Amino acid sequence: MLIKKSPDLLPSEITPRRAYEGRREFVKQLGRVAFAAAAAPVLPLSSAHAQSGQKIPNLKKSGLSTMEKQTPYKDVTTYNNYYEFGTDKSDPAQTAGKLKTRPWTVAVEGAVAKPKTYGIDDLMKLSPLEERVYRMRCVEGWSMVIPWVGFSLADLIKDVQPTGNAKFIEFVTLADPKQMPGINAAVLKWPYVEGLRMDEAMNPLALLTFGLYGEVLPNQSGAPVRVVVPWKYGFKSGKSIVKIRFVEQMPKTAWNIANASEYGFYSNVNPEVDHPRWSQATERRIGEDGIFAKKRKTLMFNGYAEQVGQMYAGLDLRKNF
Ligand SMILES: Nc1nc2c(c(=O)[nH]1)N[C@H]1C(S)=C(S)[C@@H](COP(=O)(O)O)O[C@H]1N2
Ligand SMILES: [Mo]
Repeated sequence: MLIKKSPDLLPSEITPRRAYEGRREFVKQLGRVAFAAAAAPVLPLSSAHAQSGQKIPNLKKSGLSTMEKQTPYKDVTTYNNYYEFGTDKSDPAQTAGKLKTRPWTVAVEGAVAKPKTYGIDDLMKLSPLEERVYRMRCVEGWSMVIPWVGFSLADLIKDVQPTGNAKFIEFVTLADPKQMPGINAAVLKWPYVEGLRMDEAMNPLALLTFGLYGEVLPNQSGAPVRVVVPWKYGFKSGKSIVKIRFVEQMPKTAWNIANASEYGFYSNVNPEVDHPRWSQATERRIGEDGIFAKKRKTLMFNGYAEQVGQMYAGLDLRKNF
């Protein structure tokens, strides 16, 4: 049996999910993992062949992970926001397959001593990859728990040596109308740009992300590399990054340009500051819907107050939403 040939796929990763998700889901996952193993053998990621769904070997488990029940893989990869591939939640899974994620480069420039353009496979090797299970909260009022794979953004920042003028970092997503059907719609100003203050970007929780569920990122999740900022609303986590710029001024970000009164630069998860059109006090955990699912209370900084609260001491979070 194929499964027996891949003992590394077995107990450590599947058991925790089996405990929660009942036998049917377990069998489904097992089938998926077995198929993935058959279709995409574990290749050294040093080769130029890393592709969506390929297993990432030798992952460390991060101490920064939440132990909460993880959102099923199927929900994580079919309920997405990625407007470059359409605005329905199901669009990215259906249309992002065309995105070519190898070869891929990420240009790091601006206020740094060592500007550098990284090939994606070199970037992936810059620091040891970890599995980090984070709570994610979308500004629309839903949440997930996702086992990401990556390393702290701080590791990249140290590699390029920011100068004293680097006060903010800007993350720029690819904008290619040939590969991204959603770009033809003027829903946002393309390319999608997001940004962080320097100290936020240096916080160990900010993750440069290459995979999920132990595998190379599927395109709809932001392949080949995205940012994940778990204490902020999901839109701060830009996908398919091609450029990272260190700048002196607060970046003009895509959602802030689209509607500054609704989407501020900080966008920290905050149950006490409502969106102008809806409350942010509660959330619906994806995968938990159904008649018995009750809404969850949204936590300050999405539950990461202990790790990030200090960065905002003295800042009026109603004004700086
Ligand atoms: N380039 C780009 N990045 C993006 C988006 C987008 O439309 N384009 N959507 C954001 C929003 S609103 C959310 S909630 C998260 C969703 O990430 P997920 O689909 O992996 O859950 O991606 C964010 N990053
Ligand atoms: Mo979102």
